[in-house]
Amino acid sequence: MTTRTISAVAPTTFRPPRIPQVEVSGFWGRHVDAVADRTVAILYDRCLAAGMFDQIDPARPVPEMRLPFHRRSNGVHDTVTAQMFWDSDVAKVIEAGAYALYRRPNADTEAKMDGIIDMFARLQQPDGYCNSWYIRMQPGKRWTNLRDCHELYCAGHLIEAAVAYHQATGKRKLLDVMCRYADHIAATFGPGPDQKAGYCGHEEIELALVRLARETGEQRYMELARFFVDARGQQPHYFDIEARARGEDPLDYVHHTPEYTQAHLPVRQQTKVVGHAVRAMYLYSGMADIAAEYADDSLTKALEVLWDDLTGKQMYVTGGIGSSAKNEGFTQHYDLPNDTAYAETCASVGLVFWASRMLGRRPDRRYADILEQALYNGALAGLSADGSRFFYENPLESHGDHHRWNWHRCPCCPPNIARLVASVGTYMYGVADNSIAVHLYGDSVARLEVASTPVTLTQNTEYPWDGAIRLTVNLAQPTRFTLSLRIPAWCDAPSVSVGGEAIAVDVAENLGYLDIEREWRDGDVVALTLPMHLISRQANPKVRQDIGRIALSRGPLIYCLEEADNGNQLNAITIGRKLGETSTAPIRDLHGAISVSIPALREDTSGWNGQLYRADIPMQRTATARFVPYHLWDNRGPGEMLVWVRAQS
Ligand code: FUB
Ligand code: ZN
Repeated sequence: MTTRTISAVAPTTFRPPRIPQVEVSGFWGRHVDAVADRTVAILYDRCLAAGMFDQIDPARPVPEMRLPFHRRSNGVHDTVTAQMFWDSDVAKVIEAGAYALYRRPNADTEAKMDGIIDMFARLQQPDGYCNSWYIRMQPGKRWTNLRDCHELYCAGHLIEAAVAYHQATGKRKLLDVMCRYADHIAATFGPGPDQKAGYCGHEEIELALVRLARETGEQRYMELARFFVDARGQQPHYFDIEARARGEDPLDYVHHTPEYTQAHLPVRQQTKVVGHAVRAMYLYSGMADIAAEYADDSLTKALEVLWDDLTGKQMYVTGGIGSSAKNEGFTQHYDLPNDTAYAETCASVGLVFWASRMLGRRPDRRYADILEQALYNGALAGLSADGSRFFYENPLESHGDHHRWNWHRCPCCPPNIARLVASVGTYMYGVADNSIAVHLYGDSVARLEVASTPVTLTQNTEYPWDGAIRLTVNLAQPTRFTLSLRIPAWCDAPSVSVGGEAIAVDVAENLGYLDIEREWRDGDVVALTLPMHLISRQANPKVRQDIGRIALSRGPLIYCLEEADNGNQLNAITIGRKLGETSTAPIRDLHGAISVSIPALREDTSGWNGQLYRADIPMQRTATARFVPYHLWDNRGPGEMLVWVRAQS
């Protein structure tokens, strides 16, 4: 049997497996169990307590407003309240619930999800329209303010929920409701003379329609997704037209600029990542899907420019994005403050979505490395280790006053991180006609189909704590296909063997993936070793906030100092640019998570006698700095936290 590595780029579409095809254990298994056993029930209860079901269920009296409208500075009521997108929050709960049900059957969860789905089925209008805000709270105003009011955004989340619930349970009720709604949307929006040439101010519908098209095989949903992508930012500007139709001045806009919604230019002309971070990520995700489905090079080219802009100039080392609370989004290049970082959990979740979809055209570690970085750090930090509490903002420095919430009155993040974690298996692979790409490593079993043959891929590994990965291939008859293994850029000495025979790992010419094309036989074993050691990273000096500071990573994980291990005043700690002797130890009560300790110095912070400034240099004493994975901070009690630590000069 011959084994050869190839460097050709596959001219085909790589699609993610359906969620039920990949069963995770180990690191991700524990997180998925937390979501299945705990988070979903919490999300349901919080939606109930917030009054969301009272709004959705037409069998109940129309409720009072529960959340206020935003107010403009001149005191006039604006059109926006978080309540108008409650459908989306509930939809994400259904989606997380669907993945939880796939993890393990749970009659209580299924009955609750079925109950919500029944509400939406009852809510649906004879023409297919289905939005609780406009049917019950603001009747008669549907499709009058796409810019601000999240109508298509809510539809998108409900569509995603419908696809997930169908995959998990085989039940079609919500899928049928949403197909009827999507048909109504398709009749309403489009290039025709009697149609609206609009698109949503909060992107989401685009990627959702792609999922619906893939699930149902109905190409018309794909076409509608493409329409929404192509219509965005075209002149005459739809948001201006509809503002005038409402009797408003388009310039009287609370967010001031169409950049906020990435509608300032047609999407192929956009070169800088701007505006609201979650919206941007969802738009680019939809664009990447369309680029892959239609092999649209013009879209791919635009996305590559935007990708470089984001990851080269606007992304935190945690994969957090959107540094400003003011617009929940982007500011200027290299503006990455640490303690005031907004870095919304949903934005990192969205970055995972986008990165994974950039892999639709071909495996490329430029995207998969960032997928991993955002997933393990900026996104996962949003959920406590036990699955019960949530971060909305994810700063890289805390003075001890930032803690996970039980709930948020704009609760977009909790169900978003829950659905991402519970569906993590789908991000691990990309499957094309004759290739399987392994994007992420983690203990798991994947049941895939390649070259028209069912193939089971089992990963045995302690990843991300250890870089030894054993991949076993099981299949009924010998089959030729390519297994593409991502070799992360953080790993400087990877090694691979197949059946005990070493393979040269030279991936420079192949976008960071090692392609192993051979006739695979049942029981073949690939042993991949990605040695992990502590790496010290510095930021581009244009990031003024990180000058003279170092961040540490080990494998895919970014590490941080916490007060629980190091006392307070973490900025008194300095570490060498050469890290010195490193020791690792498990963190108590955190399921085999590994802490890393290195020699450090600590400044004497006493003797200031109330002065603000002084001339003499503080004394330093030797110390040990203990770092823990960033995603786990604030799990052991409140306290200070610091990612970018002062470097010794
Ligand atoms: O507007 C819907 C969601 O609420 C956004 O994605 C989040 O940023 C939050 O504002
Ligand atoms: Zn959010």
